[in-house]
Amino acid sequence: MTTLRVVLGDQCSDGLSALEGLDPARDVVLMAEVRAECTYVRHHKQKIALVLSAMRHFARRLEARGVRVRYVRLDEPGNTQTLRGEVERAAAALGASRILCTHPGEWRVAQDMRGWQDATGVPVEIRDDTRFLCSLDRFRAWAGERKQLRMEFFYREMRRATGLLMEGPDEPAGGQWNFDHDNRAALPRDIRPPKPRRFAPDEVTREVMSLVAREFPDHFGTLDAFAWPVTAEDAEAALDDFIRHRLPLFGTYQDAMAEGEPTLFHALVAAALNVGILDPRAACGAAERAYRAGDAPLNAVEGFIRQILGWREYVRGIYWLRMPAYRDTNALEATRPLPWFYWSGETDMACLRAAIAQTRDLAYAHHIQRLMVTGNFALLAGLDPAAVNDWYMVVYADAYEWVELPNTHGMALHADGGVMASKPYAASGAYINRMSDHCRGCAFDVKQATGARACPFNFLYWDFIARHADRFARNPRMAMPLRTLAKMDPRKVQAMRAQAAAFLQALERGEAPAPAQPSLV
Ligand code: FAD
Ligand code: DLZ
Repeated sequence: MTTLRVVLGDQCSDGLSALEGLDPARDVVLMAEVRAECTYVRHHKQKIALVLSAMRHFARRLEARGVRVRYVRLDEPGNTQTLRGEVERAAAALGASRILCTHPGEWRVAQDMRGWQDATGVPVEIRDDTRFLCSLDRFRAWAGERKQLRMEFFYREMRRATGLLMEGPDEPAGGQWNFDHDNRAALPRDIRPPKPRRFAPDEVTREVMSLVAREFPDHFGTLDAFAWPVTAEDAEAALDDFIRHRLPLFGTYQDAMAEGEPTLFHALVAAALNVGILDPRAACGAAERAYRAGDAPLNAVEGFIRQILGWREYVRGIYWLRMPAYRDTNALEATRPLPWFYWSGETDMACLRAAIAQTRDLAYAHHIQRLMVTGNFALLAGLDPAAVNDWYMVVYADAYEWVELPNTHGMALHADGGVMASKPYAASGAYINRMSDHCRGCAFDVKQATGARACPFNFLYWDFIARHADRFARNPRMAMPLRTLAKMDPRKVQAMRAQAAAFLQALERGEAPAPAQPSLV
């Protein structure tokens, strides 16, 4: 009586619910590299290499503990190249009497998994994914009949429930739940963030990298700079490196951007968390210990824990609460195709060029680049949410729909009409100038709102506010920009809107954002 325990590529975790109660004498773990999962979006080459390498290492880890693993390699003869095909093949070959899985991270896989019982004729049990701190039932109960699902209130409940950064049942450490107002500084010129630890590819990863280069040559991105942790030990070392060297200033410079500084004080742990080799509880616990030991200030530690205990859990809850209708919403009726420069990085807009170039080379950009540069441009330019979502799913090593979709569709594009965020994260060039040094070396002039060298974020921002003025009039949080717009000289508004229209038409013709006349600066 063999139980087949299925472990997906982003489930490389010792404590996975599908492995609970495993009997090495009778059970077999199935792990399958399949083309369907590598191509349902054309993932960045580094993401595929990361997932396949993590899978191969995790299989070895299980085998070292005496677990029988049926591991199917991508280039193995007979591979059906789909998860369902491999489950069917394994169930038949092993005469499985039961199939055990952990709830997957994406809607489309959950739908498929529900059909595995009929496909194999073997009972399938799908267990909760207990690696998350908030179960889906608990999130549903929290959401209940609430009209507004604000992250901040969810986060406070999670602090109380876990006791993280608490002094008593209802007393947050430092007397405040949230220190975000301390976390908005730009990077001073004399501060150089410490470089994050890199993990040189070992033999397993190098083999996988060759496979990816051979099998997926046309996928976005380069493999050369691959330095991701691929085992639990590497991931722990990556976390430790962050806690020691970058956590103390993480909060202060969380929203900063800087030319030539792709990672600043960020943790670079999302890829490891999402593939399963790093436990979110361990990440939060390590940060809290640094605070209690006096090694990191509260604004940094609270900021980091909020991202994981708050945002990460919250977006997952929203995803499962609202799917599948969620991804089809398009509240701002945005329909413009994704411009080619999102792939090529060929634009004279320095902030976009930097974010896209590092995305291609590292499969990484930090939150503010994703939200306030590529996301903000997509929002202001009215890019089609489906195309933008696809782009974000493709380009990052940490991208999985449960986390990518609410962040992109909801937070960056406001396509959900305000489920995630009470107002759009829209900003003009002034914000980017305040938070970065990109504007200094840009071909556009951030101080100008019209004219050949005007920063496109400026005229696009005001065109966006004017375009949606009727809708935003119903939102008290949009009162300020609407008031400012109303006070502007109508001729200036008209000029900005005309320039925005010409710019967007040029974008649709495939022209990359460049100043109307060659600049000599
Ligand atoms: P840090 O800035 O060091 O933060 C620490 C951790 O907090 C992250 O590793 C992550 O696990 C968590 N976290 C922080 N912000 C968020 C958030 N908004 N939602 C969920 N978790 C968060 N994150 C992903 O993991 N996968 C995605 O596909 C993804 N797509 C995004 C798309 C857009 C448009 C935006 C605005 C954000 C997206 N994020 C995504 C959230 C965030 O940008 C990344 O988690 C973060 O940049 C990863 O880098 P880091 O590990 O250095 O994070
Ligand atoms: C992302 C990914 C990739 C690239 N490849 C595989 C694979 O070959 N086999 C596998 O089991 N999982 C893979 N994954 C992760 C899945 O896409 C992921 O489990 C689903 O998207 C659900 O989150």
